[in-house]
Amino acid sequence: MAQDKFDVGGMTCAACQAHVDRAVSKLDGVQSVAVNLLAGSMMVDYDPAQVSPDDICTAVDRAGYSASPVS
Ligand code: 9UX
Repeated sequence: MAQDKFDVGGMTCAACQAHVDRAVSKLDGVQSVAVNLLAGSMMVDYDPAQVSPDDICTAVDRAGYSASPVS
């Protein structure tokens, strides 16, 4: 299992936070998601054999927000 932090752009209200949480949570291989609205970030626990940081960012983009890994 891997844990990574991502910057998340475009969230302006609590419902945005829920949208991002749901979009990432539903990916196969994602174990847990913690989205921080005020910080504009999220922590994701995932199985790297099933899902990649790129897949996670793409899911956030498709939900209408933007994400990039924090390295
Ligand atoms: Mo809040 Mo976010 O009304 O896309 S849901 S701004």
